[in-house]
Amino acid sequence: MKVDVLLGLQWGDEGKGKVVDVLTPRYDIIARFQGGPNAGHTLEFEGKKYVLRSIPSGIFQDGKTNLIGNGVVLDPVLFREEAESLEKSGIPLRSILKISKKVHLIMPTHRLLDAANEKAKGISKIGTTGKGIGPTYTDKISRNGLRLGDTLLSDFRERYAKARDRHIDMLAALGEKPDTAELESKWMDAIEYIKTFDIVDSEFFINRALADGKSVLCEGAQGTLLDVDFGSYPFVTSSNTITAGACAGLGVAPNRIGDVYGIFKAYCTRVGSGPFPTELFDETGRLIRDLGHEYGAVTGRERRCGWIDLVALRYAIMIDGVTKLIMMKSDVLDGFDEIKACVAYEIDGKRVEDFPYTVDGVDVKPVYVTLPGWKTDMTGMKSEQEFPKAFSDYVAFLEKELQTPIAVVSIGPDREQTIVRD
Ligand code: 2SA
Ligand code: MG
Repeated sequence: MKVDVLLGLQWGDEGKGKVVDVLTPRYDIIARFQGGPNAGHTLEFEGKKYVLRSIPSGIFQDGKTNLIGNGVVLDPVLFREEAESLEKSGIPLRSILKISKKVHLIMPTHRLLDAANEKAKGISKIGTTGKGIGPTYTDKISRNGLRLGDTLLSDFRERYAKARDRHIDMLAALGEKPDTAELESKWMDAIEYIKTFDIVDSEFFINRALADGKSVLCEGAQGTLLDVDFGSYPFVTSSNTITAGACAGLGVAPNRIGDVYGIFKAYCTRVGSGPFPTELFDETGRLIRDLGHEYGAVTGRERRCGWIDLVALRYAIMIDGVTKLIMMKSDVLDGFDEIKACVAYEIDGKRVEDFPYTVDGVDVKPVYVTLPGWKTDMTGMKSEQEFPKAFSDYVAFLEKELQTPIAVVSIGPDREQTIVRD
């Protein structure tokens, strides 16, 4: 069996939570492979809204196994909050969730370092989610990290203290002298709580499941343009958010990758700092934010909004090997007279179609194609046959520009408002 991958093609918040929930009935296992509680996957059904941060979105469907893979960084305290609230809503989490022994642990001092690093950067700050993501991955790569499996070792407390003291020294160099005692005791309690979950050698679990004919969906977090290698560096997150990240973050070989579902919004948003060539600072940008409820699921931050950027999308599709596109939130544009799509950039008077090395501090003028709006409320539609012509034309235009089929169109937040095109 192969694993399918579902990931965001823009700067996150494409609506992955909803899509994974719609796709899960087809899979036996749903696995997260990177990121941590910087993600906020929003799912809405039966009038209730859930935000998942570290836990895969397959938990709302019966009979699925959910896996937090080795590539994820886990904050025990936030995990506990998330898990307890799900258990309260009646989700039998312990029997449907497995966690890799190899996930790296976010320590309280990682969060303090995240904040101190941002402060030290001043106006060039990244605008992180403040969850300690960067410092935790830094420790992983510099071989100083703590893994969940370490909590099972007899000298875990010493390992923890050593890592904490190292962080305290780093914080002192940044002018911070925090008192960590209270944070620490809460963190240790949460460690004991996590230990009651099924902690596994996830690479064996997943490969054996594949050998047994089980189907797997890998659920990405953030988006391709936030990838540490290919995103708008340094305004990126600290993990590989691309398809290749699923291989490293789960221990699945590249030749096991099947379909890659690339999710994008009919427009574009970004939270935090960093370049955004099609950003709108006018009434249209504000309208998109209001109609699309574009506020961060984790931090509540206002998202920056703009027109769809096909230069960036083509790049993401190439890096990820996308086989099927999924377009989200087209309903937000239902009332617009016209819709713009950026097909190229103009830099120094030259037309550029390949996503450049950097667009930060570069004067990038988006080259737009203007398409007529469909001006129809599509939120109640049940099939592609009901689409207004202008909308079908827009979909055909995008498919031609992106050279990839759009398999699914989402026309509203509910599970039901999803149209699968065949
Ligand atoms: P970090 O915290 O180190 O990963 O931040 C680095 C950059 O990555 C961006 N980032 C995100 N962008 C969009 N959505 C994210 N998740 C939450 C959500 C965000 C929220 O899904 O709603 O609630 O605000 C996410 N996570 C990281 C971040 O803005 C930095 O630019
Ligand atoms: Mg989100």
